[in-house]
Order: sequence, then C-alpha cells, then structure tokens
Amino acid sequence: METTRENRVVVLIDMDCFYCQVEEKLNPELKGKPIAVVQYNPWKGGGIIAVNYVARAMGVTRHMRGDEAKDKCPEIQLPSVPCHRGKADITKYRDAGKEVARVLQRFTPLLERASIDEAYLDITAAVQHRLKSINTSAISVEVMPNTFALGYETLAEFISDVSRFGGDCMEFDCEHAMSLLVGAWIVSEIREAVYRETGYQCSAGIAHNKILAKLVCGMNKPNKQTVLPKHSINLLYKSLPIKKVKHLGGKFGDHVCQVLSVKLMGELQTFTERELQSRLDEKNGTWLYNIARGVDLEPVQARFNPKSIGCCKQLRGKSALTDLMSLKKWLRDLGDEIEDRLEKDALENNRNPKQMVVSFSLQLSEGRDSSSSRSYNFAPDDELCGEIFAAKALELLLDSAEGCRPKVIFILFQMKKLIDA
Ligand code: DCP
Ligand code: MG
Repeated sequence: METTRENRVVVLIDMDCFYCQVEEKLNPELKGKPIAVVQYNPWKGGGIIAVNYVARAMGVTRHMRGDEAKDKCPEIQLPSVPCHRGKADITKYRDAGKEVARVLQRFTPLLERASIDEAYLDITAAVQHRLKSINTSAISVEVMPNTFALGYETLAEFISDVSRFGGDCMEFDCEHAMSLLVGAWIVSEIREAVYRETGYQCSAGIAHNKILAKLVCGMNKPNKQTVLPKHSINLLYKSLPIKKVKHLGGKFGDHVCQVLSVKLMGELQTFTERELQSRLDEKNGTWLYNIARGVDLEPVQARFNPKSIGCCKQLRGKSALTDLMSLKKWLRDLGDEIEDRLEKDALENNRNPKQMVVSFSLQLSEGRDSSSSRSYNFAPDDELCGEIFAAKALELLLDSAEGCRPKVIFILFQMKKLIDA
C-alpha cells in the first residue's frame, strides 16, 4: 500500500495524572492513596494542578484549592510543587517527561514532543513492516488490552468488522482500519515498555492524523487507548463541540461558532469550502473544511527538544511591580532561572540560543493593560548569564515603556534560535 498523508497511523501519548505519578514514584507510600499536587501559593492550601484517579473518584478536581479538596476527601495527600526563586520549579516533572520520551523515541524517529507529558508519534512505517510479517488472524483482543474503538461497544466487534468487510465497502476503508488495529497493537507494546522502564502509565489515541489522535486520547483514561476508525468520525462529530478540537479551543473557535452560528463539529459539513473561505479567510476556510471531514495533513515533526526555552511570571493585583528595585529583582531571578535551564540544555543537547525575546504586560490604568514584545540578538561575545539577560531585558522594557513609569504585571523570557554550539 502506498502511504499518503491520509493513510498514516498517528498516535498521541499522554501521561495519566502526570505530576501525581511523579510524586508517587518518588514517594511510594503515596501509591493507591488519593493525592493532588498543589502549586506553591499557600492561599487556602494552594491551587491544585494535578489530581490522581483515586482522588478524582472522590470528586476532587483541578482548579480546586487544597482546602476544598480536603473537605471533599479528608485523607487526601497534597504534595506541592517545589519552589525556587519565588516560583514553581518543575525540573523533576520535566526530567520525568524526558525519561518517558526517550523510551518512545526507540519506536519511531518521527516523535514530536507536544508538552511536558504528551508526544505525537507517526508509526506508519512500523505498522507496514508488521503487516508484512504477520498473519492478520493474529490480531486479537488479547494482544492489545485496554483498547477501545470509537463507535463500537467492544473491540472484538471492531476486529470482526475489519475481517468481515475484507473486500471493499463504501464508507469503510478496510485497509486503513487494519492499519489502525496493527497500530493499536504496537501502541500497547510501546505503553508496556514505558511502564516497565519508567513505572509510569499513560493513555493513547490512535487515528490517521494529529488532531483526531489528540481528540480520542482523552476518551478512555487512565491506562487505556482509543482507536478512531475513519468511519466513526461522523458519529463522533455529531455531538462534538467545536471548542473541543485542537486550534478551536480559543478565540478562533469562538469566532467560527459565532460567524457560522454553529456549535458542533458535524454542523460544519453543511458549508462548502468557498462559503467557509468567504466567511473566514482562504487559509482558515480550507483548514476548517478539511477538519470537518476528518482531514488534517499536518505531519508529525521529528522533534525531541523544545524549539525555545522560556519562563514567565504573572504579577497581577497586589504583586504588580511598581518600583525599579523589585523589577530588577524579578528580571534577575527569571534571568538566573533561564541561565540554569540553558546550562542544562547546553550539556544535554549542545545548543546555545542566538536570540532572546522579552514580552511583558504593563498596567497603564485600572482595567487598561498593554502588552509588547522586544527581541535582542546575542552578539558573539555576549556572556549567556542571568545578569546579562536581566540587564538586556530591563533596557528593552524601559525602551518600550517610553519614559512612563511602568507597572509591570507580566514578564516572559524566551530564548530562541537554539543552534548547535
Ligand atoms: N499542568 C499544570 N497546569 C495546568 C495543567 C497541567 O501545571 N493548568 C501540569 C500538571 C499535569 C501535567 O501538566 O500533571 C500534564 O497535564 P495534563 O493536562 O495532561 O493532565 P494530567 O496528566 O495531570 O491528567 P490526565 O490523566 O487527564 O492527562
Ligand atoms: Mg496527562
């Protein structure tokens, strides 16, 4: 079979309650107990950013305060994210994410890390290789435990459908459905290897593109995987809110829903490509027309390391910076944090940044903010240290504040153009 972008097997792997699993591994006494990881802010027991599945079953959710979680579930344990320079220090979670990605990378060169705990894998080649070497009757429920197929009550029904329609059937791309099944088998093995080698559990979505793999990944969790056969896309879209789809979760999605007076993915199919282009724009119209039919041609990029390294600080409300001293202190702390991370990156990946971008938001008056962003290209003899980053950032910030006394409510440092040292 010739592979086209339309017949790939694309996987999204997402770790289950990731920060909780990291804490459980570091402190095995926590295993089996309800736990939630809280962010450093001590107000009302801290903000919850991760909840394990034992605690979820007891009604604890992300965004609750630690104290609320204790009300729901008095025996809950609340490990907190370490704090460094007055900020959350997520180094141990980042390292754990890398440990997992290194296992994933063995299975395909086409691995794209998408966040601290998610990665896309294109396993089309591995699937084809296996298809050549096996008898398809070896494909059974037993070789892929905890696997679900969207549109089917049981996996066995999907497997039997794929065998039954062996020939061709309108609406049913049997060859591709078979690839997805073999893909699910391989993903079972990948997830098993991750568990064996790191102790972490994850869930996966398996489909023919990134957007759909991501969509179904969260449908059965934890420690499960979900396959989306092409012929189940319309069933899925019938009740799927547009806002749930990647790239449509934010303002663009709101705009689409408003301009077209629609809410569900299925409703988008009533528009022609032309109509969508004229109501949005050419590029977005085509993109939407395609995704409404389950088509997304974006390749999985081979990318293990992030494209940029950044850190930021929100300083809303009372913590807004109004004097130069505290501004300098924060710039220096952020600069030092970036220096640490760059040092680590240089050691691991032998890279150095060529550019720094500083973004910040200033409060001009009550309810009136302004955001801007300035970049600086490092000179060959610039030392890559926190002191220099802070000094340059201050220059850029004061320069764009144009003499008025800034009240800084947000600062973001990003190191870009990371190139081999
Ligand atoms: N995280 C965070 N702040 C957020 C969301 C997440 O710091 N607003 C961190 C904590 C999570 C990790 O990122 O453990 C991964 O985020 P996920 O959205 O994948 O959530 P979990 O892995 O915790 O749970 P799930 O099993 O639903 O994937
Ligand atoms: Mg996760």
